[in-house]
Amino acid sequence: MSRKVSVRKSVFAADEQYAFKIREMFKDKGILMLNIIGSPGAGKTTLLEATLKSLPFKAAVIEGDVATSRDAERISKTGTPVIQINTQGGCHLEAHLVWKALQDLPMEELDIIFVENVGNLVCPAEFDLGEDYKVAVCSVPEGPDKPLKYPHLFFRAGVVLLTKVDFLEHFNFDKELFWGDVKKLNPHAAQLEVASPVGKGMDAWFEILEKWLVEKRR
Ligand SMILES: Nc1nc2c(ncn2[C@@H]2O[C@H](COP(=O)(O)OP(=O)(O)O)[C@@H](O)[C@H]2O)c(=O)[nH]1
Ligand SMILES: [Mg+2]
Ligand SMILES: [Zn+2]
Repeated sequence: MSRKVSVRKSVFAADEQYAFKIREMFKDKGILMLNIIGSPGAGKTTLLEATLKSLPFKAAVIEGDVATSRDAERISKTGTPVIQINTQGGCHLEAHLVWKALQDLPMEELDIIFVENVGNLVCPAEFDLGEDYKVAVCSVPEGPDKPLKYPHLFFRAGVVLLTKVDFLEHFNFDKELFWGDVKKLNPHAAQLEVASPVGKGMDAWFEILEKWLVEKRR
């Protein structure tokens, strides 16, 4: 039993080294890296598609999924460099996988790297990928109670995006409850409401990206 625990610890420690290496490399290069986390279907890839279509910065994407290259194919249609990681059953990305994927990106030309984590509200929040910020994505149809039920992600997020706000009236969604709970968990996280397919909330999202990029390069 004690042996099992120590093996797990050393695996964690090895992965932390990769997160450290990624953070150091991007500090030098002035590249902003974001770790996008939310349930399957929350709207992460749709947000990225809409973002990449009008983003005034050079971006690349790393897609994490258990299987298939479907999200990478969607991103590729925007003309953005993208690498797909398949975790073969793993329910979150780890830094060593991201490190390997980064070797295939044209890093000298980039301003921002978006990493779409495996769809999951739980463990992706626990694994440092070397990112500057975690982006929590939660959609209206999931219901307003998710922040308190899955607090770790919201606790650590630099921004919380409520997606699919074009559905608000159909889902009897209590926005005050949702944002009140987010604020209790994390008073510093920026709060955004978006419906990315129709462009709602995208200007505020771009302002945050620009602010973070300027801060990173200061
Ligand atoms: N109406 C509406 N549909 C959305 C929105 N965002 C995503 N969707 C839809 O939700 C589904 C799942 O989105 P996707 O981006 O693949 O979710 P992911 O699994 O988090 O990457 C797709 O059918 C999208 O078209 C939104 O803001 N409004
Ligand atoms: Mg996706
Ligand atoms: Zn996991």
